[in-house]
Amino acid sequence: MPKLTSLKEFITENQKDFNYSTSDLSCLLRDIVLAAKVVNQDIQRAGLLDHVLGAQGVENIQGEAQQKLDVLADQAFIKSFLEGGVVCGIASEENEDFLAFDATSSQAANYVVLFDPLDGSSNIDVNVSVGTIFSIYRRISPVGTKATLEDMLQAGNKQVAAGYVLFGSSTMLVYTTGNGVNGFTLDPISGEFFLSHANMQMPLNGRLYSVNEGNLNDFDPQLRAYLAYCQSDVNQTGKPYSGRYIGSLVADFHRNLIKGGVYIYPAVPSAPKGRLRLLYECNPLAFIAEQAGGLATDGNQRILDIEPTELHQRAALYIGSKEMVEKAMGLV
Ligand code: AHM
Ligand code: MG
Repeated sequence: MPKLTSLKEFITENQKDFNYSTSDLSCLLRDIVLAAKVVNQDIQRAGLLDHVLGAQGVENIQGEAQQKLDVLADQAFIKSFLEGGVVCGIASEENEDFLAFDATSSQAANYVVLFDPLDGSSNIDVNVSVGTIFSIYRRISPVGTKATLEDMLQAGNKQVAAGYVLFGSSTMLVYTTGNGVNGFTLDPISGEFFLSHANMQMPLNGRLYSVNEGNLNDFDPQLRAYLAYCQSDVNQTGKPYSGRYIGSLVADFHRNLIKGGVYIYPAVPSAPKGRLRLLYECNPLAFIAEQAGGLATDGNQRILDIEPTELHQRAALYIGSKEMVEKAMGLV
């Protein structure tokens, strides 16, 4: 068996490629990996632990029923970033406001992290893949002070790194620092992540489409026409595409990244600005999609160029294989 490259070795070997200090990147990824392992353990034993499975009994800021694992994952990541000392503040899908860390060491840190602690959490109770999505920015506020809202509200094109941890049939970390996308698989025996998917490239075209078709009657004519094209035999494959919708964005995205496909969640009356969160879901996945040769738009403009005005801002999302996104937008 060839020698595997661990995540740590990969970072060290590729340090010249990073647009910021390798030790900061190592520490940040160490914090993410630490929390991900805690969450992974909870997910693996979810059905056996009373404090893990089921609803928390309250709604989050999005007005959605919080799952116990949403809260556990949120706490695990916050604790890890707080103790790690390279992050000055965070914003999370599960918390109304951002958190500016008080410790002097945190205030001396350069980065903020925005994250969805457990995407697809409505799937937890039925043992379907879920994931953590994260987005990393250099702070705007002066080093040595507390993080500000301005640090959090940066356009996606300012991200210095982004990624996700997918808790699927295996646990994977996929991330980019703006120089391609690489995927690492957790070896449960050694507890280490190893490079398993080097330089990931999203196929330019594919034959998978991912959309909640229950909302079909609410889609605009252009999108309905695109879906009819997907379901017809006049598309480039000469036969209908396959519909694949897990309902965990991170898992739908990961599959489309590898196989080629498009994920679409447009604005609908029940979610007039779109359902997905710009800062915690759309931006990080858009960064990865573009780095892998794919495309991400809100149906009109590039996701990464949207200037956010609020933490929990929603956006419509068309993401995936470049030619499929262009076709869905009516550009070709
Ligand atoms: P969540 O972060 O609360 O889990 O919400 C986001 C999820 C996405 O993972 C998924 O693609 C979408 O919401 C599913 O929405 P719907 O059930 O409306 O299809
Ligand atoms: Mg989510």
